[in-house]
Amino acid sequence: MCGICGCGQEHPDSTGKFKPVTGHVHPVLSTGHHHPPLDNARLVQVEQDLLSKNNAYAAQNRRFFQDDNIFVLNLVSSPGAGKTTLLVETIKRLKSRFPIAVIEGDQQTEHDADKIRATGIPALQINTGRACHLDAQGIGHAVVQLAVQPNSLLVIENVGNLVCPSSFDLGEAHKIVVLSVTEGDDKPLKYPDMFHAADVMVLNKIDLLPYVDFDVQRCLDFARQVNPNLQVIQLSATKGDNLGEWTDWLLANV
Ligand SMILES: Nc1nc2c(ncn2[C@@H]2O[C@H](COP(=O)(O)OP(=O)(O)O)[C@@H](O)[C@H]2O)c(=O)[nH]1
Ligand SMILES: [Mg+2]
Repeated sequence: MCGICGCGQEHPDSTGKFKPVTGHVHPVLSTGHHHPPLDNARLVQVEQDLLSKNNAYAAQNRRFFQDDNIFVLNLVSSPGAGKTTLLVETIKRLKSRFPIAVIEGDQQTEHDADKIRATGIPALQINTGRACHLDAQGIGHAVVQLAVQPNSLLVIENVGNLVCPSSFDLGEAHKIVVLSVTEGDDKPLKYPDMFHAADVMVLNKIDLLPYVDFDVQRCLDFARQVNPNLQVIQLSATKGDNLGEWTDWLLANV
């Protein structure tokens, strides 16, 4: 059912097949059936309805996570910042301490879920098609499908971009924004909503600092301008530099 214009149809994906909509697709982006034009007031109303519906599902997820003592992180970043690499290295170091499960969000492919499963822990891939973020209802279904255990860590890797995932609460305990030094030190100012929504910023790929024009202090100043309470952990997921600070944070919070 299309939640945007109430036309009663599901949105087809790019191949023309109808897929279960795990995120949402705005009418301007959809193909296959014709939406009436939306005026601005109606568009605002529709977006408010979508967000409040998502918030209701997120609250339901959060209650479930609290009841079962499941600690949930929502990893957000631009594509390629190193979310999956960080996750794989984290799992290797912590999987003997408590059960871990992962939900992967990407527009297409099972690549990231395959990388997580190779570490020996359960992972479920959600393909969002044209949608640019995961939503709370999809997470609720995935948690049931994965049979996430009580007293465990659940990590959600969101679809890679610094815009859409900031508005959609999934019921997580914390959003963790991963920024890599190859992306430029001004990103916290350019995408303030994301850095405002996060509790921790992982500054990744510090092994590349000698080769890129990235001013760490400038980046931290911008990030704290947007979110004075943001905790920052600088590390290299591939080289392992300072990964201990990240796993210590997890162990202290889980
Ligand atoms: N040099 C360097 N490369 C990294 C680091 N972390 C990730 N990468 C590389 O960055 C690329 C994207 O990583 P990936 O984990 O897939 O990013 P994701 O899209 O955010 O999940 C891969 O080629 C990784 O090997 C790091 O700390 N240092
Ligand atoms: Mg990834």
